[in-house]
Amino acid sequence: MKKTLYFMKKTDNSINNTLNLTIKPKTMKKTLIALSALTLIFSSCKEEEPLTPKTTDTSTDVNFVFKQYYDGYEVTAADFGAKQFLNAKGTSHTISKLQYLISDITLHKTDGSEVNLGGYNLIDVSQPLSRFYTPAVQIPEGSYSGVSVTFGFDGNDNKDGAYTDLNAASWSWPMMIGGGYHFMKFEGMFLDNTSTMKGFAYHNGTASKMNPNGTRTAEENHFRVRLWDANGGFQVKSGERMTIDINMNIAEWFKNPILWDLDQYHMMLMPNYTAQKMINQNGRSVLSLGNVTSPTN
Ligand SMILES: [Cu+2]
Repeated sequence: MKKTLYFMKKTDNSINNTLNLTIKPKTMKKTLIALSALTLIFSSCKEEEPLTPKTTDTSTDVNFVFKQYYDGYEVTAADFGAKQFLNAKGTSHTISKLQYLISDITLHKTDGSEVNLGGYNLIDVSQPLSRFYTPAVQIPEGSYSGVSVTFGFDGNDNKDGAYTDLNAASWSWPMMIGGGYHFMKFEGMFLDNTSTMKGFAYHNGTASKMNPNGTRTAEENHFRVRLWDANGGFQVKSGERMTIDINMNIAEWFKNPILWDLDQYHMMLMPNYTAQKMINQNGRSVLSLGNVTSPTN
């Protein structure tokens, strides 16, 4: 998966270098062992030279766990359609569906370098296993300050029909309103201002505007967030399987900076440019870095 993000562009080369070095060590180790054996057999006078720099010699697996909260309360599928939540505006609502897409996860080292793990994960709270994600890339040892992620897909990745698993998950975003894929489906019922229960479908994806001539202009609507470790950073050590929690506070979708009014915005939000931009604004405070666990953290 290519990354195109504006603020990451400058460091693309360094990321690729880091990745290349981290993918290789397993093969390099074997080569090293073979070479050392040969060295021992055939030459006893040559000075030993390290073939790999020490810092890239080791790497480890990282697992992400996506957790969902409503302020302090952890939301699970068991709450769907059952538990009443009260949003910032004071509207009572239930949740029946929560699915969202995260892509291009990047780990930030304290020395300023970055390790891009690429890929994407569609989280569906009704399918608990989808909350676990292990990128294909191993991460090098070192000291890290946090993580950044893209909510949804950036322009490069948001290609119509490009991902079979997402196609199968009915995750496409209609061509008429910009195409690509959904970034989120968040649904439930709410008690409207006439005390009637109504459905809401808070869906997010490409924003599109109706032009005076009836055509529509689409606008990228993903956002990238930097999530800092609350404890000032964490250490990655070789062979120690890491777990990093990425938490979503669902309540934030209705709260900050725009106080969301479900009476006004509850249905037909997908073609609604204003609603899509509002969701984009409110989304920026929704994710945070939770527990980072490993045998040493
Ligand atoms: Cu939708």
